[in-house]
Amino acid sequence: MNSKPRVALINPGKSQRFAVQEPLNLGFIAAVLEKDGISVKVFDQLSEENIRKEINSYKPDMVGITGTTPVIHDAYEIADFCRENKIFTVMGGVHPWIFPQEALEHADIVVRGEGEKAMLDIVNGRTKDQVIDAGYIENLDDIPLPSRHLMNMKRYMYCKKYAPYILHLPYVSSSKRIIHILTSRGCPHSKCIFCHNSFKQFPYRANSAEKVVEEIKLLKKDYDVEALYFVEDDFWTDKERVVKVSELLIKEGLNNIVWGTSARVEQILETEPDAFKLAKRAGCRSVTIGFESGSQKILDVLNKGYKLEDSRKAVKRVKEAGLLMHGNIILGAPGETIEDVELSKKFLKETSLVTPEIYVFTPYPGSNIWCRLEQENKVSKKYDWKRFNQEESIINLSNIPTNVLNRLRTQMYISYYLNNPKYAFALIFSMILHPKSVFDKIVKTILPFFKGFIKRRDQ
Ligand code: B12
Ligand code: SF4
Repeated sequence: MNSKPRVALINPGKSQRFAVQEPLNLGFIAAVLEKDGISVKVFDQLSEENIRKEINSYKPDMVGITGTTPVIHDAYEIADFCRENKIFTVMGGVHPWIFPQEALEHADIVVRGEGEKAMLDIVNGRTKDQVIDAGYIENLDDIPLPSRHLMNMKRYMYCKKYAPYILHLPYVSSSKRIIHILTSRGCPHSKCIFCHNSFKQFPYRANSAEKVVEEIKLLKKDYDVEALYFVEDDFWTDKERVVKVSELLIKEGLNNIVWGTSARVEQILETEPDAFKLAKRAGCRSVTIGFESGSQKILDVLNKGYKLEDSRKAVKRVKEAGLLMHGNIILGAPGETIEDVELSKKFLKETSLVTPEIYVFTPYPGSNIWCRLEQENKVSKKYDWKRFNQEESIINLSNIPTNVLNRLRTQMYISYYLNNPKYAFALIFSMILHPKSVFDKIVKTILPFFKGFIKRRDQ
């Protein structure tokens, strides 16, 4: 390998069931490498790039592949192909982080933790370790903005065209250019038993308000962005920063860009009404909260750390501020009963969120619940990882049979939309506008899912 290798960073995952969004984690790593004068390209299977073809034509000396659990099989397939072609292969991301030895069967080096500086060290030959514990970046302002110019931005900006069933962007129509942005990392709570933060345990860190607005300014200049979504776990943790970002957006005349955020219940309750008003003036249009359940018993099991009444108050706050409310619900938590599911259904009916997303409880490797199950010898390491997709129950810890759980999820969506016909019409309308995307989803994700489901039932 020469002194400055050509590097390809790869986002695996063929299924658009997972939405179409720029791989910002690779964007950050690419930016750090580019700053050091290294040639980098980013390839993304999620945006339907043919990775083998791209690799054959770019001929990198080194690849860096990211991997979450449900797409790790795609990541390993790409890694094997790269190694067959004598390309030095590095892997990172949440799944290799937890299973470095499994990943080392496919890669030369595994990075655990935030990989920007570690990847730079590997590329520059400063480390020979097979497993690198990279830790976390203390000051996010120290790293450059993600290299979006290496990505197929047209694809991501019109993500609602490719995936009209994306529900957490109710404030964006499919003709608008939307860009995702990540300006903080970590969560001060870090205790929910299913969450990646329960194993990372990294402190909450955020870019300064100035850096956030610098990035948005650039996105306006380079892509004429019309809408943003802050993908971080909780945009509202640092209230002073929310206020400052909002003030700067207004001052810079960038408040014609609309944006959505994620939040935790506690943070919404601690935010002053004036801060919401200001954020709305600055373009904020929606808040997404992981409510998870309408049953206090389940909130306690999940270790959410607040009362059900707080969830209701948070919805009220968001709505009073004139913002759209999107929320996530989890079905099938440990010990969950049909009565608990009924309470979640009731919660959805009472609160009437604009759009709910209903997931099936999935104990991801590394999470607090996974570690508990591991200690009790209740999990193996030989799962079909692609089934860890939050849509089917792979390890059912609830008191509800799996087929009933799946049925309840569908029924919950149907009953929600029957109660909220205007949201149902909006969804159907956006799907009618993009029939090809809907057809693709059925062929690529729903049919294989049902085929797999029927096969497993037959076994
Ligand atoms: C944005 C996002 C998405 C986007 C984009 C994902 C993508 N792959 O590009 C979309 C909407 C597509 C998505 C989909 C899904 N997601 Co998601 N997503 C996130 C989210 C909110 C932010 C990701 C991010 O950018 N983080 C910030 C960066 C800095 O952290 P990072 O991703 O860990 O990357 C750092 C290190 O891991 C390391 N690293 C990562 N890759 C590599 C590669 C190399 C070579 C090196 C050296 C280092 C390295 O360095 C990076 C930079 O510091 C995270 C939660 C979170 N806050 O992290 C969940 C998260 C990654 N998602 C998760 C899940 C479960 C899903 C879905 C299954 C949900 C679903 N049912 O649809 C799908 C899976 C699809 C997929 N392709 O992975 C889980 C993964 C759990 C697991 N063990 O796999 C997470 C952790 C949230 C959670 N539930 O706990 N997701
Ligand atoms: S689910 Fe949300 S509140 Fe809970 S640890 Fe994860 S990011 Fe924090």
